[in-house]
Amino acid sequence: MAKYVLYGGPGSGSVSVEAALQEAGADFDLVHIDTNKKENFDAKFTAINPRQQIPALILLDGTVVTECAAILLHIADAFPTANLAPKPGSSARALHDRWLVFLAVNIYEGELRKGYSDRYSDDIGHAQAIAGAAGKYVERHYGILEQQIGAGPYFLGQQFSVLDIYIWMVAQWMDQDWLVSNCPKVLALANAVKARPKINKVQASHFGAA
Ligand SMILES: N[C@@H](CCC(=O)N[C@@H](CS)C(=O)NCC(=O)O)C(=O)O
Repeated sequence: MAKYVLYGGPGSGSVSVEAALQEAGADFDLVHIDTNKKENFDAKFTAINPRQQIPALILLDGTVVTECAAILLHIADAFPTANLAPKPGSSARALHDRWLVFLAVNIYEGELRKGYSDRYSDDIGHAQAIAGAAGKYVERHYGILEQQIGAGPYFLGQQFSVLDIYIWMVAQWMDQDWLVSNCPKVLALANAVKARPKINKVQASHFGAA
């Protein structure tokens, strides 16, 4: 029987996809691409994702999907009974997608500028300044996110969604002390996601025990 194939690596963006596949009850194989060994630049993986980044998810019919946010939305739509996002076309879904994309283009992107700051200028001497500015940029966007979170436990109240999975993932990459002091709602939401049994296992295998 056909299975999904997830190309990913420990602690990377593929963590959100793994968590969503687990929540959906999907059958999948995990292929480890070691970015430290630059396996993402190999010809074989480049043929899958010319952007040379993980994650990439191969659907049951062989379609390749990249970009965490797009993959998560696909999983939510492909497994409607798992109830991982509001109904397509609803206002709740529009809100959900708004903040998912906000996270992808601001917080995840800012984390990349922190982590790969040498790639953002031809002058290696700029790297430290780029990382510093990116750190402030990420903090600013966490501040905006914090203001959007209500009583919880999830972003949409009682309804758990792939947006919560995304928030949990990026929160693992953030300085935990900074989150404690500045974003208690983000932290509480991430902890609520972490406490879900299926995600707790993913948490433990990528980031260590919660
Ligand atoms: N926009 C992409 C970003 C993916 C990304 O940057 N992945 C990182 C790991 S978290 C990666 O593959 N890094 C290896 C590299 O860029 O060399 C997404 O949302 O999926």
